[in-house]
Amino acid sequence: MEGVKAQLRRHRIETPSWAYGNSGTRFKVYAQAGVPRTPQEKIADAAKVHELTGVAPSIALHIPWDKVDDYPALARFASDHGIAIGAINPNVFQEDDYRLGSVCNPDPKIRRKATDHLLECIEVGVQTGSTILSLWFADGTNYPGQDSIRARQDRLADALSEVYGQLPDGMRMLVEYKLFEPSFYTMDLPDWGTSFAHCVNLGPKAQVLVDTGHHAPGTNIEFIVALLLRAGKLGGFHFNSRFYADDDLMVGAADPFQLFRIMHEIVAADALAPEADVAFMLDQCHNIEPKVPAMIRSVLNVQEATAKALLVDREALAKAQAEGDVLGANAALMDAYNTDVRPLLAELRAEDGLDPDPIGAYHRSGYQQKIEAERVGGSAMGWGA
Ligand code: LRH
Ligand code: MN
Ligand code: MN
Repeated sequence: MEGVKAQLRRHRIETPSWAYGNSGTRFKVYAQAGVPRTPQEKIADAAKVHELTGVAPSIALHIPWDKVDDYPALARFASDHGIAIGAINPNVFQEDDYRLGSVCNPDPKIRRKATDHLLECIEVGVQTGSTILSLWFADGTNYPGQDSIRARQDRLADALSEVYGQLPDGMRMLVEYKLFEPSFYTMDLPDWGTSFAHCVNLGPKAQVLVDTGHHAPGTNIEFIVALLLRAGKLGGFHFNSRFYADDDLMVGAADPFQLFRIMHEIVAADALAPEADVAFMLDQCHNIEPKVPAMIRSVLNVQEATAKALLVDREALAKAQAEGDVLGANAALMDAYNTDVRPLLAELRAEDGLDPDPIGAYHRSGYQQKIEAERVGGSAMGWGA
């Protein structure tokens, strides 16, 4: 148990700045009282999540949603609040220029503009002390024949290699894929295989980012995770839940068993600790639920799945597998999954001087009342801006 606790103490989960702002679907963005108006206020919310959970010490930024004049000052603001700046996410999808794509656009001027933004985000990373440039491209086509699939891959490879060449020491590049949306016929990075092929060509500082909401229904995500880990190419996750498409619901809400299976592969490959360089990031939108408690809930969901994965009796599992004991092997996993780990996590928090019940502690803290009183006119930062 002490070993399990030690591993849980070292686990790090990053929350995304955009999840603290107002969000919605393309039908309606719902305004909530107390939402942040500035990147600093998002950092304050992320810091609250870390203060109560103890395992969320960084916040991912999305540029220009979190654009500021003075990035070193923003990083200092974060560290004064007890957290660090995590992954920098460039945004090359929210301008009219990008209608036909960004780095894959047929127009070289637009490709230049998009690549320049990616390079600018490397600089943001340098100034904020970030070690991750996290790339997602909305690029693709809607109609057969609209553009050359192969030429677009060439353009993508060119842009990625230019950016890769500018990565400073200690910074890596994560390449995220998504099956569909906003493009419906082809996405230029639709799946892990395409991301993987680009990352292999680029070199060791390029790795694949798995967003759990970006697959076809029924995809075995833990298989992808195992395969990428084996190749040293799993850069990190964007955790969220989906029932249908890219729903961006709270991680572990739709399918906690899938989350456990993913974390089991992580633990089995010894990839949980920060030195393994797998970034456990959330990418969610809390459209109808209050945002800070939803983020706490999400962090706890990841923590619970991780604790269960750590409880798998690896010796019994290996023995059953070696003996071809199908039911025994499956039972080793299910015994761990069916364990209620909440008392263990409550004990861990108490030992570390945290409230055993982070959500209750949030409601008792008065923080929600404070931000609702102070932050009048909170805006949609990010989705639906
Ligand atoms: C795209 C995506 C990507 C973006 C984020 C806001 O669907 O998952 O990671 O940066 O949403
Ligand atoms: Mn994502
Ligand atoms: Mn997404």
